[in-house]
Amino acid sequence: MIFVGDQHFGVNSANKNILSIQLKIWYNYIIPLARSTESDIVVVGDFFDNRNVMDIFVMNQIQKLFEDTKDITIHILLGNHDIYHKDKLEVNSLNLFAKAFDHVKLYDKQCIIEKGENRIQVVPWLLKDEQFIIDESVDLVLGHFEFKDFYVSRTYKAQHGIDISTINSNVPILSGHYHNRQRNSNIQYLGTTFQIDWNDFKEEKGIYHFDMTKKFKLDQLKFIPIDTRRHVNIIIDVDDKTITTEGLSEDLICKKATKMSYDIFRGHKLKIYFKKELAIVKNFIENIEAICESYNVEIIKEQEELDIESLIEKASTYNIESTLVDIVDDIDKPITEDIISRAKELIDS
Ligand SMILES: [Mn+2]
Repeated sequence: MIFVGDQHFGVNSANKNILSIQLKIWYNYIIPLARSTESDIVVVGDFFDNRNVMDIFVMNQIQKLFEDTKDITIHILLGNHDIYHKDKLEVNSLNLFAKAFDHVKLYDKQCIIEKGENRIQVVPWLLKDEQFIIDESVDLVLGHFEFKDFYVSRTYKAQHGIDISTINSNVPILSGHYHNRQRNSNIQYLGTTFQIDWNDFKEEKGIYHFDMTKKFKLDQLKFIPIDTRRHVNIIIDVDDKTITTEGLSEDLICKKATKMSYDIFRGHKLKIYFKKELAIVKNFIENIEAICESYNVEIIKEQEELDIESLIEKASTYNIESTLVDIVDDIDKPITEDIISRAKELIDS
């Protein structure tokens, strides 16, 4: 079985570049692995992102994905993002797909399924006050749980949710809901399959495999990393004359007059920061503004879009004077190269 975390198809207002990253993960990793290992695929909730509206392009791409995977059983349990009402699961974004495709198994109620040597308890999103008791006859629980004291973001632990001490069971639990990969005793949050937002900065993402002809053991669950779009900080320090890159598989520092390959920035989501020397920077920003305009990239002169947590985290690490640009859609465009090469000229001057 291949275990896949929150997908959030249609995320970021159905951004097409993100959708194409998500589909590539299915077509290049998940589907070939399912075929070569003769595995089912299970998605542990939040298949879609939007609770209210279905984007037509996203809908058609997912229809094609299911048409292309009729030889594979795909289990999807409902997450909180898949449901329309807060107090019931019946109205959701997956009903139509489950009706249209026999190989798509939708779980909108708690139940037990069997796979190979394993009995699996499946627990879709729990409504307020809904009871959850682990059936001790199962080998594995799959769910979309809100457990207390797990990381909601990289730095913040959930203050609400189920207290795991009340569960009183050693049955392994694989869960969606929180997006960062984390494990505490018998509970493993799978994490998203790619870096959705800055909360995933520097986190390795991927999918999981277990041969279900054997009894499930959490310690033997295999993590398969997927290297795709990352969130990357580029810090331009005019005083130190360095350009530091954080968030790639390894952090890089480019010093004055050293050659740089711009290709490493392609396909990632970038934020470019400036440190110090605002007088020079101001001139530079004015230069860059003209470039950005032709690419529809917004210049963020203050850190206005950063949430407070990451702001505090950042502030403790750097004395960052300004965020220059937050490049959302730069997959193949040369804008990054433009900006970095001008920054390079600036530090080399
Ligand atoms: Mn989610």
